[in-house]
Amino acid sequence: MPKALLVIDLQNDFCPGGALAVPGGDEIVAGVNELLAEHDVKVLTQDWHPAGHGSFASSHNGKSPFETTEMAYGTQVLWPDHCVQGSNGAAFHSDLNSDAGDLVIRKGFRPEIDSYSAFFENDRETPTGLEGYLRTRGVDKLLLVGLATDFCVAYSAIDGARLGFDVTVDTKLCRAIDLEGSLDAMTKQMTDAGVTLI
Ligand code: VGL
Ligand code: ZN
Repeated sequence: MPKALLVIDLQNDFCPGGALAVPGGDEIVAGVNELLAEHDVKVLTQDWHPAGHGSFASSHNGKSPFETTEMAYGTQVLWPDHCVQGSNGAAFHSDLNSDAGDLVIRKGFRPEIDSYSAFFENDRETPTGLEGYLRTRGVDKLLLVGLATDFCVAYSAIDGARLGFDVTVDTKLCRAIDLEGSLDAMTKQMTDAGVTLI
């Protein structure tokens, strides 16, 4: 059965100079391009928020980025405005061979709900459609790379494992935000979910 490569959110706003820059985010691009050349099934995710999105601190009176708020679906970290639909920040890193992707999954487009995972929005039940795509292409194994290790990569990996895929995260081709111990916490959650970290 084919293995799919999932490239998570390798976008300008998550790279140095971007609105929500992940340290070293751009360092993984060359290695990700090599993996794109080696896989049969290649999916890219793209964080894709409307202006005024509910995950933006600027949408909440008196809140600053990296504080939290309670949303209908639970606690949400508030972010600087990032990956606004159609903006340069939302575009893939210009050196990423995004043309090699078979499918681009956009996520986080509903104003009232964030979506870290490639499979489900942050209520953990609204699907993105990716599961059906992968299953109908006969995929049972996933290799995940991208940004950020402790948010969108981890949520995608855990959901993938929960859905029964055999999931590996290549940590050399990921970089983390690491907010208040989030990298350690999410690493443990991935391991507990049965995700293989290499
Ligand atoms: C992400 C925070 C907000 C990510 C996306 O790609 O990890 N993190 N939106
Ligand atoms: Zn986002």
